[in-house]
Amino acid sequence: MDTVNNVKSPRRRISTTVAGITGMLFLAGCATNAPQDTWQAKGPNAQIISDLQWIVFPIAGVVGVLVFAFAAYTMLKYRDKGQPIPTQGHGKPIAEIILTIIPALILTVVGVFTFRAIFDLAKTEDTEMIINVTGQQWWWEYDYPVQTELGIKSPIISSGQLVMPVGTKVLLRETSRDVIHSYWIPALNGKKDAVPGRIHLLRLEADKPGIYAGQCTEFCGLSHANMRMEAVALSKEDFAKWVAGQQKAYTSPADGTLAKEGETVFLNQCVRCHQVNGLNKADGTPAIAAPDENVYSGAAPNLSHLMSRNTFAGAIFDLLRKNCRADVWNAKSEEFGAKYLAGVSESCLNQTDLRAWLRNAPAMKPMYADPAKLTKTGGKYRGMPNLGLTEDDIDKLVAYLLTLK
Ligand code: HEC
Ligand SMILES: [Cu+2]
Repeated sequence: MDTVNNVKSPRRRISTTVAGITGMLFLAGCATNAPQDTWQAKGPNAQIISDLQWIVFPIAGVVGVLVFAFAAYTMLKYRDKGQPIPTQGHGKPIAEIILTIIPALILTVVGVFTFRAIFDLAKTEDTEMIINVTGQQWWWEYDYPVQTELGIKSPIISSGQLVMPVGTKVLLRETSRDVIHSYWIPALNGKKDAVPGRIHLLRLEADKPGIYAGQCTEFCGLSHANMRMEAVALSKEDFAKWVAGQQKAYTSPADGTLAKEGETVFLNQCVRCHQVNGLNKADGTPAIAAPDENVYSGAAPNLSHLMSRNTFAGAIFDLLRKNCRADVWNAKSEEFGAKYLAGVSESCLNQTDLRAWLRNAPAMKPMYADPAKLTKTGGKYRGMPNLGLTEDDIDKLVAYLLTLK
């Protein structure tokens, strides 16, 4: 008897399954370690979007549930049971008027809040700082124009990690050197396309120090998925230290060191694309990179202070080893700045990925850098080519790159 009572009806089993799957889908939305979650705003601009979602999504949710419920009810109630075809009527003015007015009212309410959010996000007159952001296949360049009140006395050029002070209204001026990209740090604001020949504005402001992850969100070719970026927010004092660090003059490694030999390899192999500010050729004249002659986009990352950032190659690889990286990423707000500013020390360097990159970059990140295909790009690389370096040269280069703090 017991077993008979426990057998579930098929209908009951289906509804349990549906409820189970729905429940799991809901729970999947509750992940706490989700750095690119648009519901976890970490600054006022993202907050404006999040607030708007809290108005629009519940309304859309109620409308959606009502529509689905009504459709299901109609389908079940009037399903074919062999009954005659009901009388076919047309035009019910009352129903039509009500069903026009209700959606119009709902859309008006949603529209008012949406327009307010759009105008709030488009404000620029209270800008406190400007950073030029340029997308190219497949990394972002940051160029900080001279802003003496922020201590930026000469332009700073960096890549991968955008560094900004907290509680400051930062205005990004975005453009692109090749195809359309889109800049998106979900915790700080929505997306904004970077379009060749145009300048688009995007505000960012972070409430607290920390690292905020993002990724290119406009399909831009082969390595689109490998075009990531991070915004690093530092306290105002720490940001001033970062600025000072980026403007430090170049110091050549001491004679007789491995790093000094690396500098020579760098001059031979790398300066045709990469700039290191202050680096001189053997004859004492400045080594000026000419990426426009070698790379399709006309740019390669400026490596002057490579070891002050934590990532490379479109922020897909860490310059810090796993545990060192976690130490910075998980640091408490008050300790974060000092840990980030420490940069990459020899013991923390992620040698594996950096060496692999120097050995054969296109094997690490698909880039059409295959010399056989260069005819398509007028003889220019679309990324960093395989330079066929010896392990000896790689040892020297790593020693040299470690001095670029
Ligand atoms: C033909 C041009 C070219 C040459 C030569 C070249 N690179 Fe690159 N390199 C690039 C480009 C383009 C990128 C950006 C690739 C990306 O992120 O997708 C890059 C990226 C890098 C990065 C990552 C930088 C960052 O901030 O993301 C490092 C480090 C690097 N190169 C080191 C070197 C070294 C060392 C040499 C010399 C042995 C060298 N490169 C030679 C074009 C070049
Ligand atoms: Cu892109």
